[in-house]
Amino acid sequence: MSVLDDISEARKSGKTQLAQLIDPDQIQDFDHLADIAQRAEDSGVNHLFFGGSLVTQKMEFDIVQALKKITSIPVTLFPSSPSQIDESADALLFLSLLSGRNPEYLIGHHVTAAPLLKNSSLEVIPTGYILVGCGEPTTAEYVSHSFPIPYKKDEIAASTALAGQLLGMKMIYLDGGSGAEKPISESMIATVRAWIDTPLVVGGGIRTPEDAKRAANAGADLIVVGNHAEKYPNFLAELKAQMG
Ligand code: 1GP
Repeated sequence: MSVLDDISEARKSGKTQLAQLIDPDQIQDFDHLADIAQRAEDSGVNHLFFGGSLVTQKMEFDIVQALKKITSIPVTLFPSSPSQIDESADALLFLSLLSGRNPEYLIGHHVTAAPLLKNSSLEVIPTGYILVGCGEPTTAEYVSHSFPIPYKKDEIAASTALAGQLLGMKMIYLDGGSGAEKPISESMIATVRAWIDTPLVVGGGIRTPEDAKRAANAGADLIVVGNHAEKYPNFLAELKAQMG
């Protein structure tokens, strides 16, 4: 089953799925990666997202290829530039940064990436990516030269998400950015949920099982956790257990 179908099917049956974001810069070596993958399997993580806004270190092995060997959890690329396209993954979020007005992240990188994707076996998922200001500016915001949607402006977020859906995007990703000070508000998630029909991904600043439950109850179909899972290896198991 494709990654998008898997998320859509879960949505239809009223389930909220869990994705772990693996930042290439946080991987120390193969054993560390294997440990992350094993814990993700044990915790019942549904999807692995792979990517980072700023990749500063070069690993001596292909992390995605290694992941495909050691886990059966689907691996979806969450790239910030075409250089992060990796054929070994299952899918790629073809992200348009809808909350910003930087043409490079709305269409520029996409043109550069298109020839690389033309003959690729990667499942390409057109995704409307919406950054929300959740405290201090995040790396994603700084690197993309884009201004996030203000925290309390639920209807701007919903209008942006609906515009993405009307443009043909198959999924909407509401993101506070990696390491966000606080998660996106329930009211914003619920408003966006009410305005769109596509699967809704929510991430950024999720640090407690309650944060995840609030996002799920407000209408998130897939919750993404990065930093907190890296810092506290048992966090995802705890979160999954509490989410049911
Ligand atoms: C960032 O939504 C992801 O794009 C995950 O954020 O690292 O804050 O969990 P955190």
